[in-house]
Parts: sequence; structure tokens; C-alpha cells
Amino acid sequence: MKNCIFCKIASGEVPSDIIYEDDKVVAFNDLNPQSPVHFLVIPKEHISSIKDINEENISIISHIFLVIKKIAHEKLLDEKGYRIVNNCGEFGGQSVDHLHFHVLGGREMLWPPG
Ligand code: D5M
Repeated sequence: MKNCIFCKIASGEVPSDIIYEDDKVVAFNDLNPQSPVHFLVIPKEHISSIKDINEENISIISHIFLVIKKIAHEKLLDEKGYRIVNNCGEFGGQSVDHLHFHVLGGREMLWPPG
């Protein structure tokens, strides 16, 4: 989608620190990391948020989670664990309107989140 920063990252128009890519998703390090490991996994297709997941595109979610599991394993996060976050909408704290999952690791997380 025009003017979507994550679409531009997915297409290569905007450079980013890409750590994984396949035909459906891209993963890249977050510009503003909140933990020693902090990367995002996004669908290449523009989906605005989890609110736009439906019966037709739901398979992207399972694919994203398989990719998260693979990258987390490669980054040695399995033993201590990690957190997966999806912010949805204004009160959810979503600032980029292209579906993305944060993966945070390398330190102990707090609960509840702010
Ligand atoms: O999270 C949006 C996240 O996207 C936030 O942690 C910063 C990150 N971000 C924004 N622009 C970029 C670029 N260009 N590269 C890498 N990371 C980026 P949200 O859940 O929407 O608040």
C-alpha cells in the first residue's frame, strides 16, 4: 500500500535490518529496540491490523508464528523464553498500520505491560 512504511520495507524500497525473508513474510530488527533482541515479523501483503484477519488470510498468522519460532530458536531465545506482542488500534498502542508481531527477548519481561 502506498505510504505504508512496512510495505516499503517488504518491497525493499526502504532499507531495514532484515533478518529473515520468504515469499510471504519479512522479519527485521526494530528501529527502537525495547530489549536486547527485538524484531518484527510482518506479512508482505498489506493487512492493517489483526482486525483485518479473516477466513481467507488467516493462514498468514500460523506462518508468522512458525517463522517467529524459527528465528527465536536461531537467536538462542528458547531456554530463557521471549515475548510476542501484537498491538492493535489506538488503545492497543499500534503506531504502524500494517500488521506486525514484536518479538522481544534477552531480558526478563514485566507484567502487566504499561
Ligand atoms: O510498533 C511499531 C514498531 O515499528 C515500533 O517499535 C518502531 C518500529 N518501526 C517503525 N519504523 C521502523 C523502521 N523503518 N524500521 C524498523 N522498525 C521500525 P507498534 O506496535 O505499531 O507501536
